[in-house]
Amino acid sequence: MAAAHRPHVLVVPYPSQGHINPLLQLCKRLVSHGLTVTFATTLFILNTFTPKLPPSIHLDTISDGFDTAGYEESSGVDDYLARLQTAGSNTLADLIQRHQHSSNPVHCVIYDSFLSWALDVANKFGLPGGPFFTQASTCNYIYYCIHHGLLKLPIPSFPVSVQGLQFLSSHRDMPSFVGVPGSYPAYFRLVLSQLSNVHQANFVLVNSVYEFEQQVVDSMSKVCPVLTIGPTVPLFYLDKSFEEDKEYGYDLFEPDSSAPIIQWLDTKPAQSVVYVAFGSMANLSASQMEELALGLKATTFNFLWVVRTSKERATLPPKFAEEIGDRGLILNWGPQMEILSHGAVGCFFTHGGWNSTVEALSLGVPMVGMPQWTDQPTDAKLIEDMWKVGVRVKVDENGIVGRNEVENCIREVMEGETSSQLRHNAKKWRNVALQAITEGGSSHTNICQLVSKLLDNNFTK
Ligand code: UDP
Ligand code: 7WV
Repeated sequence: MAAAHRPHVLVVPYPSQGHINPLLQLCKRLVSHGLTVTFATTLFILNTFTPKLPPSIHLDTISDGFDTAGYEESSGVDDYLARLQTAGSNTLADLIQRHQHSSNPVHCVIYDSFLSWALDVANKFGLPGGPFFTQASTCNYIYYCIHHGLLKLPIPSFPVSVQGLQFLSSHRDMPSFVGVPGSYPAYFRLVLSQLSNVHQANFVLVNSVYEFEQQVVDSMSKVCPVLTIGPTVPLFYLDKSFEEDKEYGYDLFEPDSSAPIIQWLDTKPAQSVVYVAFGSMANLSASQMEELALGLKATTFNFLWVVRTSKERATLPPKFAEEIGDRGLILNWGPQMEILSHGAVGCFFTHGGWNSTVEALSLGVPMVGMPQWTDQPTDAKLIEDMWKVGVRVKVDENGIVGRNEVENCIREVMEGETSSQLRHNAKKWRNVALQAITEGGSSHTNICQLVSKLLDNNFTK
C-alpha cells in the first residue's frame, strides 16, 4: 500500500506505564498489518522519557493539563482527572485538526478506555473510533453491570446471578472500588465511565485472550462489539520469529544500570529464583515491606526484588542486603519480560496488575498474587481459581500479609504439593496464548477483523 492510501490510526493511551505498554503493542501490531499509526501520549511524558520505538510508529502529543510534572503536579485524583478530560479533549481535537490539513489525515481513533470522552472528539470530526480496555474482561464486565444497573451495590450476596460472573464468590474477589466501598471515588467513577458509551463505539478492543475468560467475553459480546486481541506483550518471548519485538520500548522509570540482572540470573539454577515486583504504582507500607523481606529471607530461595521507590528501600531491615548476600538482588526497575522468560525464574510474586498477570500467564510462570487495589484482587482470583496457575495471599486482621504467609505461599508455588500442577497449568496457558496470536487463533483473527474494518470503511478517502 502506498503511504497515502494506508488508513491512519491515532492511538491515545492513559498516561501510566500499565496503560502505555499494551497500547504501544497494539500500535506495533497495526503497523505490521500495513497501517499508519500515530501514538499520542502526553506532552509531559514525551518531554521527560525517551522512547525506544520503531520509527514506523509516529509520535505526537495531547496534554493532560500538567505539562511540567504530570500527575505529581495536580492536587489529587479529582483535579488530575478533571483536567485530563478538558485539556485532553481540547488537545486531541487540535491534534486531529492539525493532521486534517496535512497529507496524512487521521482516519480512526483508538483510545484507552479510561478516556471515554475521546469518542466524542473523534465523532465531532466524523471519525470512527473505539476504546482499548487494558484490564481483564471480568473487571470490564463487572463495571458494565454496575454502570447499567445489572449489579446493585452493595452486592447483597454471592455468587452474583450475572452470566459469566458466577465464579466470583466474595467481596475479596471484586475490584477494590467495589469490594472496599467508598475507596477512591474518583477512580471508581473513571472505571465506570469506560462503559458509558461502548455501544456507540465502532469496536471495543480488550487486552485479553478469548480462551482466558471465555464466558465473560461471551456475555459482554452480547452488549457491545468486543474483540479480544491479547496478549499485548512483546511477542519474541512467545515466538522467537518476532525478533523485532523484544521490549515494550517506553519505560517511565530509569533502571539502576549498576545491577547486572540477567548475568545474575544466569548464575542461578533453573526455577530457583522468586521474581518479586508490584508494577509501577504500588507503594507498600513500612510494616508490609518488613514482613515481605523477612518472609523472602525465610524461604531460602533466591529472589530478584523490584523495590521501586527510595521510600520503600528505606524500610528494608537494616543490613538486609548484607545478610542475604548473593541469594538476593534488589533493583529499582528491570526488564520484566526478559526476567520472567529466564529459565532461572520459578515463581512470580506479583501485585497482579493485569499486564504482569498476562505476561506471566503468557510465559508460563506460576504466581503468588498479592493484590493492592483496583483490578488486582479480581486478577488474583483468576490466577488462583480460574486458571489455577498460582495462589493468593491472605491478609491478616491489620491488613498486612505476614512473613509466614509470604513464606508459605512461595513454598507452595516453588516446591509444595500443588507446585507441579501449577507449573503444568501455567505451561498450558502459555500454549493457549501462543495459539491465540498464531494465524487462525482467536486474537489473530480479531486483529485481522479490526484491520479489515479499518480498510473496508474506506477511511482513506
Ligand atoms: N514493569 C517493568 N519493570 C519493572 C516492573 C514492571 O517493565 O521493574 C512493567 C511490567 O512488565 C508491566 C508494567 O510495567 O508491563 C506494569 O503494569 P501492570 O499492569 O502489571 O501494573 P501497574 O503498574 O499498572 O500497577
Ligand atoms: C492508573 C490510575 C488509576 C487506575 C489505574 C491506573 C488502573 O487500575 O489501571 Br484505577
